Amino acid sequence: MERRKISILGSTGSIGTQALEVIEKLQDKFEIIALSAGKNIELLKTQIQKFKPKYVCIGDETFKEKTLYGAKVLYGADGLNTICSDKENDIILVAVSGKIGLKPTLTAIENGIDIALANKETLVMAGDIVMHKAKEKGVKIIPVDSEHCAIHQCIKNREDVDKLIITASGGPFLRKSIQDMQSATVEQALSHPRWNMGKKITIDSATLMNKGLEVIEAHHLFAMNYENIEVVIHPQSIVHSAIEYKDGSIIAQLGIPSMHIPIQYAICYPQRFEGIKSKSFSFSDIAHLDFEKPDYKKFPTLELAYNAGKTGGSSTVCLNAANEEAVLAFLDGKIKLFDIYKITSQIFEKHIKTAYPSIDEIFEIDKETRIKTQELIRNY
Ligand code: MN3
Repeated sequence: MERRKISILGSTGSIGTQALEVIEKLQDKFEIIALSAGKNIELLKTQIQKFKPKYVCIGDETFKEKTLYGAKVLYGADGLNTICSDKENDIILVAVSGKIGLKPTLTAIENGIDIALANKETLVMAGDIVMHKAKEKGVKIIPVDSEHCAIHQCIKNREDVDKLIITASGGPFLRKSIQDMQSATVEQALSHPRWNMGKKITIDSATLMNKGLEVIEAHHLFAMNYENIEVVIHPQSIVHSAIEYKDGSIIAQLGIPSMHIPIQYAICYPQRFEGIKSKSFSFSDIAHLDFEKPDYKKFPTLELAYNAGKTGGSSTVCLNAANEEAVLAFLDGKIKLFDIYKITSQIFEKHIKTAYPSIDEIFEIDKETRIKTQELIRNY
């Protein structure tokens, strides 16, 4: 069987390194075309020696080598674009974080290359454009995030599905009072009970903004109305998400939490391999699985995300940018945890929506929102 040709954008990050662990296990199934890294050149060097990509892309443009261990070196956004224009790729794993993921993803779609998507901003900022283009080009967008991957695994016929049920662990403040949350330190907010992730997404998990962004992504990925997407708190993180069919049947995907599994599913789809096999989950070993409604008073960002999604157009661009700036300010010790919501909602309320923003307009709105948010934070 011919090996699947893959490139990884963001190969030195958390998703990227785990993807390479999967690929190492499935060596006879994959061939790496290109890797990209931001600043972690040392790790990239090890990856080049091990996986022998044709070329690599480096974010740090002060680094001036033309080749690294036989791999051609490309730089910055242009480099990512070159990778995504290479039709030799069967699939590209987009695992960079932030808005830098958006343009290369569109380039890959334009070139008919399937996408394993681990970048939130792509759909939150430009879900309408991205999904429309993917449909037009017959490109598959296979989600890597555990919740969307679960839904993807459950859906047979989209037309028969009435509702999506997205689970949330609830983060470190689930059993804490609003007062405790208000005085939470950066350290407390960073101690996620189930998943080990980057700082920004961990804070988003503590406020449930992460779940809100996932609702927006699910809306785009599965063409589902916001009214039919429900968030359920499930502290054990065993049920990764579920769908309800029109006859009331619910199908859920379960497993021990591990990011290797959704990454492996996405890059191997539609095939399945043993690869990095998950630890088996035993129904008889676990005493109970708990589910509850999210507390919108404690986690108002979740409702804010629903509002932004329902408002549509540029609203989710504004939400994403304001939230990210506020999270960075919290991590810098400039504001309190609850201020993230206060600041984001203030900025969001003043936003004048553009109904069908172009990609350039999206980047412009993102930039303007960040400037306004930083101003607000300075005067806080
Ligand atoms: Mn998730």
